[in-house]
Amino acid sequence: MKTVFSPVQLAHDPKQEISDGMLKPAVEIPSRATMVRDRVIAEGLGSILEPEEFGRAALERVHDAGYLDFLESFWGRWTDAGRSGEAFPFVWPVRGLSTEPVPEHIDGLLGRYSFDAGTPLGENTFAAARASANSALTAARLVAGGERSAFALSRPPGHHAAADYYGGYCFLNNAAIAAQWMRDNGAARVAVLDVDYHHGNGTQSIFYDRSDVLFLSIHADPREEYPYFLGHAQETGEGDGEGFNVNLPLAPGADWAIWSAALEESLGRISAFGADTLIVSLGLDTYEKDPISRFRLVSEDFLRMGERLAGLRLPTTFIMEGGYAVEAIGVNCVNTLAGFEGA
Ligand code: OKP
Ligand code: ZN
Repeated sequence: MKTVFSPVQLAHDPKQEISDGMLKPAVEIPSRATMVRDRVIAEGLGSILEPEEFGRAALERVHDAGYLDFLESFWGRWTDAGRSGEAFPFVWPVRGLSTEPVPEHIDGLLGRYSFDAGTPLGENTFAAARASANSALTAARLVAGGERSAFALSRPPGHHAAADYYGGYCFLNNAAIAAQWMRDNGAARVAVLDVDYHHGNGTQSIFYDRSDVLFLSIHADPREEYPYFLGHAQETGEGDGEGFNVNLPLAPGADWAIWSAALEESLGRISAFGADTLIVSLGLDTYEKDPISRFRLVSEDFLRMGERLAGLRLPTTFIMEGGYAVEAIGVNCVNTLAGFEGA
């Protein structure tokens, strides 16, 4: 299986994040990617390619133009305002407040285009996020071109980013961008399976009213876990999308026996849907030692996960999401991919 990765993705190098009422060391850091890259090489998974440049058009298929302008112009506006270092929003247009007109002040823009204060935004964030999306698009193109599977070592991750807001360490929704590209390039039905510990609220929101992209997510129950405000079982889609959104929330503490039952349910739903191609939002934070998560998968479980996914016999694009146990992320990620290839 080929891996797609650009060193530009390492340029987003946040130092701190707001967590537990404090500034704490950031957890979504470049070493997550280099650990995975090193394990891909050590295990001989396959070659590592640089992404192709897809340009803004592929991003605009999913993201709002004003949002992309904001991300692109952010650093200039931030420094023009006399600021330096990493930005955090602190005011949001919640219930009863207005999103129109779009604010001119940088603090208004930060709130308009985000949903949490836990996501550091810095000088090189957009360049890294664009490279991460290009890695996802390049992997999708490999699969559309006939490869059985490909792996986008996407970082920063994407699944919390919606059409016009960032959050949860995510800026561009890599999986949604890849899924839309698949739709635009021959796939009639695309399934996106999100196995990250956290609900993929961004991906859900992007495809919620559509029947051409089935979104499924196995995650910690949002009543108890981030992102708290989406990911409940009763969210099944709306309009044309009714029945094409599947949330399988699990109580914190779930081990492989519990987690894999949700996986089997997902696999059945994907088969019944008749997907032409599968995109896996591959979070590795279901691991027992993940520092911010509370599921209990062990490293061998990721091999089983890959094997079970291969059983669908679908062309499969893996796109990395979360996973913060840096010392184990390479092993767990490549176990999933090797399990898929060996099945
Ligand atoms: C991103 B991904 C804990 C703060 C948690 C947000 C978690 C984002 C997860 N004190 N902050 O889905 O792995
Ligand atoms: Zn996560």
